[in-house]
Amino acid sequence: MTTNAYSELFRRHPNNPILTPKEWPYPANAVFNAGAARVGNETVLLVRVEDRRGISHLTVARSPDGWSNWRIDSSPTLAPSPDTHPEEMWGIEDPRIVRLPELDQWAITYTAYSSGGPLVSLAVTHDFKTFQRLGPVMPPEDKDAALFPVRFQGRWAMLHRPVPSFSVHGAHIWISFSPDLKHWGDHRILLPARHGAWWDANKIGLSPPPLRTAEGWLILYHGVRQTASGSIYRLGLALLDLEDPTVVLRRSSEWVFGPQERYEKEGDVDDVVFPCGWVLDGEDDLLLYFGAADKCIALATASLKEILGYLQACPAGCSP
Ligand code: BMA
Repeated sequence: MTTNAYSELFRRHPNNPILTPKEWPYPANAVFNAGAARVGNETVLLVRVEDRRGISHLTVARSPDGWSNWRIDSSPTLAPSPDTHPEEMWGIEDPRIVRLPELDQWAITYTAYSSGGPLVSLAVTHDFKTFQRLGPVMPPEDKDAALFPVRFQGRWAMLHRPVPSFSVHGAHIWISFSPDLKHWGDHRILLPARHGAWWDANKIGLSPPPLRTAEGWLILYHGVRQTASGSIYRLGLALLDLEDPTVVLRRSSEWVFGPQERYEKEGDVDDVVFPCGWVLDGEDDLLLYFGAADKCIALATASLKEILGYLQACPAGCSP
């Protein structure tokens, strides 16, 4: 398969970017990195909004078709609460939304920016209007976390990306388990960053939450390539065993999506595509919502069948 064929797995929406600070009902520097969910007949985006202090909060935007006619809450839906949650001192960022049928609630993992560094916090909601914070679940530095929607042998599972203090060790995607969503353990590396010249060398992180498919848990992750002119954030695929998500079945060698359009290449942080949410519409239409250049939100669509077909041709296991 050629590089062109790969990039066609995800097709950009003609109306991109679909949400920018200009459309926002109140002043915002950037609207990006949104979690996504289909709630009833609407697509709900939980958007990271960065204000002109540099502090982020989360605001809900709703659309009937997932790309137009957005109704945006007129003020922050979930604002940092440093008085009750000191770990939110410098804001809350990059939410990932997962429906937990057992609790009949949505779980939101997000980055809380504490004075000790970014960490993973968890909240739940019934309606995207009121939220119950369950507090920090991983200490700094840790980001890019999402739950699986079901338990495995009685335990919840979470993917996340701790960053060790010595970067020589690399920043990998880890999996951890919990009996109660509060106490987490049995930590292990699931998907390691590659090394050397690879597009996903040294630092990777989960993008949207794992998606259950007939062939396994579909994973889309970002790889951060350091270059002389800054970092490039691109996306790759992996597939985990349905029964045992510690087993990596497949991993793409090449990236499948990367900055290309102007709104992805130029913004507050250039050369970034950063999805935090996707929605499966019916059985095959996948809608991927991504932050572009840390400034706005764009949409790409894909066929789930095509993605799974592509993955079946990828190397088995998790290493190059
Ligand atoms: C990551 C996160 C994202 C951001 C990206 C590019 O570390 O902080 O929120 O989009 O960097 O700046």
